[in-house]
Amino acid sequence: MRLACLVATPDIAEVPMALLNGSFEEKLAMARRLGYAGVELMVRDASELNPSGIKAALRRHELEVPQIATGELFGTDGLALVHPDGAVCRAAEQRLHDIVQLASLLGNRTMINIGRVRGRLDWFPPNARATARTRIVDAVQALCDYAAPYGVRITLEPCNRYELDFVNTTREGLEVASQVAKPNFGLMLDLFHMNIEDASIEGALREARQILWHLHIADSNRLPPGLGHLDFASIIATLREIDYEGYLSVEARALPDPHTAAGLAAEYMRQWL
Ligand code: LER
Ligand code: MN
Repeated sequence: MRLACLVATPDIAEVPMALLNGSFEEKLAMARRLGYAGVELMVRDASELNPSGIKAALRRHELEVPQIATGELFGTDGLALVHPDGAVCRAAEQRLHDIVQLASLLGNRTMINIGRVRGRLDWFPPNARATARTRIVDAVQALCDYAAPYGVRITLEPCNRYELDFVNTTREGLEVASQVAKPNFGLMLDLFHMNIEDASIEGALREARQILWHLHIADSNRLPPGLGHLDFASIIATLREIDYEGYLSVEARALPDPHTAAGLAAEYMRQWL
């Protein structure tokens, strides 16, 4: 298990969960200095980025990119894979294709998450929601097919009910994964969402073990680990028990500030890594 934290690329303005301060290069230098092995890049529009510059900076600071987070396609630009306006879905697909190409360039293991970018069912009238629900399976299958030749994997992230209205629990995530049934499709979990939706965090980690590829970590209040009441000793013991070999990626509120939050998380997690 290795530690990463979420870092925004230059196409993203200030967002609540982006850690570290300064230019992109300065953020990478600081991540490395704090002991992070990787950075999870928050990307909004890959066409605005300089992929070879990003790759070179990552190499300079010896950082991996386990995953690209896509939440800002929705958070900033309102794009979603499930949306009543087909043009919005197509724009989301195009952005995700661009991100697949970026991911393939950055490393041989970089994944792409489908969290908030999947959209909401309550944007549709009640009698259209069942059909909308099947749309996510079709959209993710198509994205997996696009990503496969690039060697890129896609992960679905269950998110709590206050943010999204479908695929809230780990079990629902597993259900959708079995419907998608693509070899480059797996699950990523987020302790903050699990703490709200799953009966047991440890139980859900065990249930997901076969396809658990990535994990977002934060404490119960979404502050950096160590500042809430989650039982990290028990969570880490469970991850060891299920032979989890992926990243623990800090997605926490950037408080008291984006730099201090990254430092606090690294310092607290060091005891287990
Ligand atoms: C949002 O709460 C979140 O956890 C993201 O990783 C999903 O887009
Ligand atoms: Mn998350």
